[in-house]
Amino acid sequence: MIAYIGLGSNLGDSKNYLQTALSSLHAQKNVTLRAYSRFYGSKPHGPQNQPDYSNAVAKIDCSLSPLALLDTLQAIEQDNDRIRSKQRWSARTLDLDLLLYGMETLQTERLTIPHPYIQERPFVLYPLYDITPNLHFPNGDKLADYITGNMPDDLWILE
Ligand code: ROI
Repeated sequence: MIAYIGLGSNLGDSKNYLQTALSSLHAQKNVTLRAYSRFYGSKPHGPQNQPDYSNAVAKIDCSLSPLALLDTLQAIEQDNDRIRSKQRWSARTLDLDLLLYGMETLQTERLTIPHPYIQERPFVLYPLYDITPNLHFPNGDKLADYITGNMPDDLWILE
């Protein structure tokens, strides 16, 4: 199954955390890394009193169920110094979000697919567009319709 993973970091050496996460994904037995986007810098969405983020999106081919994939992503976060704060939307060394899992939709307490905020988050939409410009969402929307010529001011390409 083709799945898309959102990568985010805003503590420590963020670019390095993203690189390490890509390597860790690639090293999984049941995961093949197919592509990844450029790295972006972004202003924090949600609470503003935290550092800027580095963000990217990876395309993987995997033979894991959505929940097994989520377990894998959370294990990689833990291996990369992620401390789960009680506070929602706080700063983190590494955040791996399961964005899309084929054309499947799922709504459980632990996991919602597609990720509920994709369409509101330029730091997901633009990297996704780097790797799959012709993507359609499960609801039929075209990714390209969310992309404008100019990136928003709160998003930039990291060298
Ligand atoms: N803001 C940005 N720019 N990038 C993120 O990855 C990110 N992740 C989050 C919240 C706190 C919502 N804000 C973010 O979880």
